[in-house]
Amino acid sequence: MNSPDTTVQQAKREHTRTGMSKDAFQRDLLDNLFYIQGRFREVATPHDLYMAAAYTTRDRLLARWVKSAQTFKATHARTVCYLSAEYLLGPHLASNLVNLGITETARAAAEELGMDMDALIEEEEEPGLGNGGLGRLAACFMESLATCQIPAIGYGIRYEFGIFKQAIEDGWQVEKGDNWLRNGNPWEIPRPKISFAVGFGGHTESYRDERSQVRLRWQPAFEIRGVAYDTPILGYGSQNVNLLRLWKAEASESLDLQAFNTGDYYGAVHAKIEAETLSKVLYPNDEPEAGKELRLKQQYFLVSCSMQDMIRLHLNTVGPLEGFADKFTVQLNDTHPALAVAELMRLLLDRHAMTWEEAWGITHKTFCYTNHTLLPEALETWPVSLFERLLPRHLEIIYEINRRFLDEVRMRFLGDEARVRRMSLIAEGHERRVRMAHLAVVGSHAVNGVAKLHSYLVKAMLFKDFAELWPERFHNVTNGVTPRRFVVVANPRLAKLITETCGQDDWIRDLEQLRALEPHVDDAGLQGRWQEVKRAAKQDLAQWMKQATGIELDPESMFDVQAKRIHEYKRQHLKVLHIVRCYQRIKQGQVQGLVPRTFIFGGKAAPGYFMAKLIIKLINAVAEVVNNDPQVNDWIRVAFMPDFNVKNGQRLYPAAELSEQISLAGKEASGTGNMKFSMNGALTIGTLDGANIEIREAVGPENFFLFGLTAEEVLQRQMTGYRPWEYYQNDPELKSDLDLINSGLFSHGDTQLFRPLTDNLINHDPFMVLADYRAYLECQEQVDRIYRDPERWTRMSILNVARIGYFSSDRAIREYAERIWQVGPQPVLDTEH
Ligand code: CR1
Repeated sequence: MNSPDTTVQQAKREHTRTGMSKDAFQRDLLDNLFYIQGRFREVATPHDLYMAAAYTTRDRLLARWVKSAQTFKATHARTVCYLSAEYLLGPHLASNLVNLGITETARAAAEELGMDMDALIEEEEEPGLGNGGLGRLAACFMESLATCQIPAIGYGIRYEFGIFKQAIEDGWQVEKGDNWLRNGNPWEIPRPKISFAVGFGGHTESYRDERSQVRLRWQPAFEIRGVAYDTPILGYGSQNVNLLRLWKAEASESLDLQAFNTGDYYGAVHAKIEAETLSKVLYPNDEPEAGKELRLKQQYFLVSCSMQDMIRLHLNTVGPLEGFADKFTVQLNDTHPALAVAELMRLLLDRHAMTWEEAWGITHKTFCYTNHTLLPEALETWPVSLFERLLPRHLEIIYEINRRFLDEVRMRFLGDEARVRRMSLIAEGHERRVRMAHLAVVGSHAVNGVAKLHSYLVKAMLFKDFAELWPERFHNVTNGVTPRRFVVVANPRLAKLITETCGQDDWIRDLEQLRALEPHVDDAGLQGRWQEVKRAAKQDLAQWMKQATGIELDPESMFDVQAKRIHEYKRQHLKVLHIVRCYQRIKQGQVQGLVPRTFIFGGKAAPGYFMAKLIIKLINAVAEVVNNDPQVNDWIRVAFMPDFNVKNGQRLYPAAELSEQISLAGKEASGTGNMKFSMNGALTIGTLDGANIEIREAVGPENFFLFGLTAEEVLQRQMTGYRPWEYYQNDPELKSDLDLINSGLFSHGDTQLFRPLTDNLINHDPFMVLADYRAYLECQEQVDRIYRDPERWTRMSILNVARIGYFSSDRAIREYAERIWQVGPQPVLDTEH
């Protein structure tokens, strides 16, 4: 991509800045190829070369890592512990090179050896240890914590199989296993000495301690071990390296020994396999709760290893546990790790002999909780009977927390037993269940939503009773994304243009500085180059798409993209209705004002979510007809990008011109793809939902395509009775679009295939697709009108980028640090250089 000359020059500059030279990189790359891979240049596969490049990069960050650990130990730095069941990290190599500041060094070194660095980067398989937004947010936050120099440990699970890989066969989604560790993982360091026993089952018993006090303890029926695997997380423009510590489940040694003594060798092997299933696979459900026993076991496994590790660290560095909440602040990423509240209580009470008051004081000061969704089906609850069986001691503790908590509620709201029932940690019904969200709220001193509207709805609806009791506990921190991965790595051409226009690259660490673009917005030179950058990215995507799917995209057409998990509330089917409308108009010769478009979709459906899978089939069915009809395909084409993940997202964001953020208002907590697209110069068409609202305010309403019902109007309609069939009957175009889908045109004559979808829309339409259809079409006409004026469009695109600085995850992390965690930066000094 770069000419060798500038690469070499840049490499020299990087060398002076970082002390890391091209020659050393080259030498170490060959060394690592030899000593780690046991290969020489001539026989090395591209994957061998990638591994060698990865190890060479890792070598360069180890010094910083160790230095960071030493600094944090010496300064007793207050540390953020991020507890998350998911981390959607994306490939490491390119991003680590950027954060080390040695991208061109590595490129030049590789080039001299006759290797193409971009090809090596392409070799890396990403660790897909998350489902979607929530997991990717955790990854952005880890990177920003290091960039903001805040000491942090991310705790999670080292799933052997991450999110499934998606193939499209005959238009349907087919799930394939993601064996991401198959070829080894050069980024992690196993820590076999850091491991903890995690108990399950059994019973609790009372006993007298040495002071004759009656105490309780848990005698689990069996134990599993969690072993730490550490991945360094680099910051940009700082020497700080934070730790991502993922737990792998193994059979406990005591169990092996028992089996050996009784001569049951196969029994021992079986137990080992059984134990290891615990961290085998990530649950692929995005939002709706899975409700599986193994899932609860995973959650407890994560929480128990992590809390034991924090206590170990505390005892090793600070000493007695009274100051635990001063050393650590623990962020619960949704309710998945909410059991940590009960686990810390258990450890402090049963292992460290604290009184309830002491233990609760610490626990409550330690935890904070982020809510990521309002969808009722996503709110986790677990049957009390399952707790009794798996976690009897935790159930006792939860009952005691609840007893004391409900006393407080009764004191404040005398005689309001309905409120007590609503707020209880235990839902009474034909099956009693533990409400994990209530446990998280009661056990934390701060609770936040992820965008202004969402945080408001959290207070006004979801946790209304709690907000009345503890108004000061509720906060908003609007999400953000890291510009290193989503601009610098994903879109180097745009990064270069921005840097040249602003005259420096400080925007990479301080994204508000993108405002320096604004004075140049009318500069024809900039506009021309801006368009050039977008065109080149569209060509790259077209090339990739052709090779991956066989579909030919026309880079001259508008790239209109919707990429996110497939879900009815996100309304991919609303977009399909728009495509069907375009199709019909073209067929009827009504092409006046129409702009050639390429509709691109990407996203996975939960394997058990029938309707989402049918939506994927519908998209591909419409694509097949549209793309093969010469009368139509000069105007529109449809492409479904298979296996949307972080790596493929990085291909999509730079090429998008229109970003589809069309969820029903009130349903998308924040969205983060909306930020990634806008950061890459796409204009948004969207509803007043999640962070869209704040993006629109930031970039200016005149640079945003708004349509649809507001959250308030949605609520009103739900209350007065929403009747989707009236829209179907009264809007002839809508009727004809739905009828066309049912006609069999897109399904080789099968008139029943899409019935479940269309019937549901006409008769129930829980996400009000039909109510927003007309407004959406009209807004799309406005999009066409403006797109026909490239200068105007480009101007809007530049302004989107210039004003998007607020949505950096650095800003979000600084807000957490100040408002929620009370933690400051702890810079690691660069002593070697
Ligand atoms: C939300 O749906 C938000 C991310 C990150 C998702 C999305 O709107 O951007 O979280 N929620 O905050 C989720 O995955 C389990 O809930």
